[in-house]
Amino acid sequence: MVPCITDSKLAQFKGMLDSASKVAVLGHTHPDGDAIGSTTALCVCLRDLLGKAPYVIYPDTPADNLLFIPDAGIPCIFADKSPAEALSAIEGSDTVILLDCRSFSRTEQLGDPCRKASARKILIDHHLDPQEDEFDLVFSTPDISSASELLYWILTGIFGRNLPEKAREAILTGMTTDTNNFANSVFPSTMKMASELIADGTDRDKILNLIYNCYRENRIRLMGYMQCSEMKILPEGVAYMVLTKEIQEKFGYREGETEGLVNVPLSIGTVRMSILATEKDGLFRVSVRSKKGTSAQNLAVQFFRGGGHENAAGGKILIGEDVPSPADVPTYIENSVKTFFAL
Ligand SMILES: [Mn+2]
Repeated sequence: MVPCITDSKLAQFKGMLDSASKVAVLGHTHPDGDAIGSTTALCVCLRDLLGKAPYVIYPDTPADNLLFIPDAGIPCIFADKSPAEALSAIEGSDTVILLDCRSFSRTEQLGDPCRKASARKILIDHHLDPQEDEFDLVFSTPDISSASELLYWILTGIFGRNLPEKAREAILTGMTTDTNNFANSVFPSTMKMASELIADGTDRDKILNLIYNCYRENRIRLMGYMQCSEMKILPEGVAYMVLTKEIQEKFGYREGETEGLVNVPLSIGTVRMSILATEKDGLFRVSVRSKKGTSAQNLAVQFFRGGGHENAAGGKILIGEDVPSPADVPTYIENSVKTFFAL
């Protein structure tokens, strides 16, 4: 059903897992629900179904509201807090598996150590333009909801539907956050997976409650403020918001608390693209979302040093390189939009 999954690739993957003794599983920087869900699910299966003792490694610490996902007893290393431990886990592994990113560059500081490692390397991903030459085995297609879903079809192709409960929960979580709770990137295979997971006893209500009903009050007030006071709409039908350090401090912002904010302006009929820039030390992280027919991917590639999916992409604006100072970011965004739509 998923074209990049063939019997021979499944057999190759299973053979690599069977012969592995030290496995490192990695997700991308600023790990989201899909990165955490897919890596956690794979590790749980490696442990419970194959008796392995894998590590999961992220370049940095995820948002608080997603920390319930790794709660499955898998040793989890955050490289921003434990850089030496992350490096030794990568260097000591014989198998490195990367999920939910198109290349090792998305693991930031861990990219080079991963490329240089003598381990066999495997990619499981759903972004555009995978860097296939970095890997010994690649499962990749953009025609799927999430890395979590792609992993589900790989795992059930190997083990059947008897996946451990924690793995099923992590997969359903990753798909739910990447599709914005079935709002985008939903394929027939996505509905089939969701149906199977629920039929097999996965508690969707519990997952929805943990993802969407456990925020802090600050988050709701910040979301309201950004929409009311900071959202600008350009004549090109593009909305943008800039979340500066000053606003972050005012609302006691924590990493991940604006999840979903960039999608909100798309609910305006005349808006075809939405951009959110969030200040971090020395740069602004940029999220781009678009309606069908407008390419978030192309804007992110051309102006924000990034990419991702056709209608959901990310990137960054570097202070000192792309703009002289944080105050120049709105102008940089407006000029990028003007140039992009004039092309
Ligand atoms: Mn994803």
